[in-house]
Amino acid sequence: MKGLYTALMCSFDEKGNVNEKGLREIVRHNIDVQQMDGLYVNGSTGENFLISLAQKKQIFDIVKNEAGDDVKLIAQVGALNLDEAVELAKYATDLGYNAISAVTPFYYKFDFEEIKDYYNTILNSVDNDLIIYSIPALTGVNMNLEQFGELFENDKVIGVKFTAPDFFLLERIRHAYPEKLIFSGFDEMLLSASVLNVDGAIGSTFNVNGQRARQIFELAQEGRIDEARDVQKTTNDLIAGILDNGLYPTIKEMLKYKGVDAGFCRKPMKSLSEEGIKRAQEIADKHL
Ligand code: MN9
Repeated sequence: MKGLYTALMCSFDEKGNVNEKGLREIVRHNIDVQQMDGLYVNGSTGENFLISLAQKKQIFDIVKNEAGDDVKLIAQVGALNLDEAVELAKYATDLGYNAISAVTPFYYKFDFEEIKDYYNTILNSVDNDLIIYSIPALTGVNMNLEQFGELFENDKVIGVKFTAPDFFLLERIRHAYPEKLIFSGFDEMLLSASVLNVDGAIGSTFNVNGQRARQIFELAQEGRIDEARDVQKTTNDLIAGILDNGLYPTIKEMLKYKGVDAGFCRKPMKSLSEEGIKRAQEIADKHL
């Protein structure tokens, strides 16, 4: 399961319905053009927390049907409604997803016992491996080394998607759990994470910048740090522009500019203005 995974975008029409043709194009683009090792489906970048249970299943179906066995597939199933998380875990496992992933439960400030119970409930419902999705800036859930260790005691927990700028904790986890998979989650910090010997990365900007992400990752593995730093610099010029213009709508606009029908974002995410669209195209012209 090592390697580079796109945090897959989903194409929606103006009313917020899944645009199947567009989603298939995004899948193909990530496999054929960005040359990803895998796809991380229904994560933050897939606008997962803005869509219905039926839409989540529909997306799992379409992506598996389009990707087949071309690349590895990880299904993000985490949800505040635990019944729904379990249902999605079973659904994706039955479809043949290689692993599931679940965001730490958020909003209600659950204590660690509750978080553990959440993961055990999902794990006990399926015969599949699980990758913890840790993103403290959005969930407010900060787990420490010991807590990661407790979750890792279950052999079915094979790793973590580590989306945080805490490189002290990342190094401690790497050192303590060499057999677990660590995926870097912040594309703008990929080099720093790669130097600490992560096993791969999962990123939203890989939808448009996947090939550079691979260069950074592989150059770092070869110890060619000066070259990797140059590619991270170009990458971060791109990412700074994307973040400044609006993360997901801008990546979608760039995909459209490249001929991929990436559609619209779900409300309440806003669409780009005419000016924002022009800006997205300028950033693409300059940095892609
Ligand atoms: O999955 C992504 N996280 C979110 C990882 O979108 C919340 C990242 O790829 C970031 O979008 C990216 C820009 O900050 O690093």
